[in-house]
Amino acid sequence: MKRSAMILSLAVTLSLTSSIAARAAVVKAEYVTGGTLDLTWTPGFGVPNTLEPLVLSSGDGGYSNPSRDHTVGVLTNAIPDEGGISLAATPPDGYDDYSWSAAIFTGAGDSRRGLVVRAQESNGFASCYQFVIQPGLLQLSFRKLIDGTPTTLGTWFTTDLPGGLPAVESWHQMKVEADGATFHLYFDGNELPGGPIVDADLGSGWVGVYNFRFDIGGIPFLVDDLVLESEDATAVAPMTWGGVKAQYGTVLHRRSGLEVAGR
Ligand SMILES: [Ca+2]
Repeated sequence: MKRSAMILSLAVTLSLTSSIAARAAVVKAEYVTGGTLDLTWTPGFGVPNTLEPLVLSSGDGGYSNPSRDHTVGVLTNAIPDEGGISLAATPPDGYDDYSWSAAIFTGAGDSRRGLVVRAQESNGFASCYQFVIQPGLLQLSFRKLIDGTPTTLGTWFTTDLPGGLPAVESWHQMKVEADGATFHLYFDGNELPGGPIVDADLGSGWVGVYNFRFDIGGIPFLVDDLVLESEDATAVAPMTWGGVKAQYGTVLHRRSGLEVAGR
């Protein structure tokens, strides 16, 4: 490599390192690695249904998951006598402001399904925010539940999305960014218009997944690649310029020498 190219390469490396440090860091993630759950999940709403690992075979709905590892989580809703609901949550490891994203499978489009954030462990997660796709796949909703009583904070028609109405048996990405009292919502990487939603009732809480159908139980909701990120996570060990210099001290020294030699 020519000397000038080497200097440029080192500069690019240092620049990339500092910009990565300024972005959100992954706090925890569930990939269902090797067909077993990576995280601990706690069921909500007083029913035992929780996230279970599932290894898909070719021919199974959802087999072509985004990461193509064919290992996913499944949350099956309870029978109607038990409320037709299921919710599984995992603690946010001390972070109140975070983004929570997942690959979600539409399946038959026959249940209300999606993500929950700021879910309260104290009442079995009956208080939480939910970002869900409704049965029929025509609507996305952002809802607040307080002790199980819902308030709809935002509604969007999926026909207005860049990708249009989601197909049954298709994978999509949903993401909620919770920052203080503001919530930014994304579907397949596109922020939903009219945001952010502002609501100050639940300032902290767990993250999870949700599946509900009032009159039919046993509906599977497949999810994968659930990722919790927080910008605050970088604050624990901030990558200062001093830290960069310490980490790349040798490289900087060499670069400095090259610059001097090049003059
Ligand atoms: Ca997986």
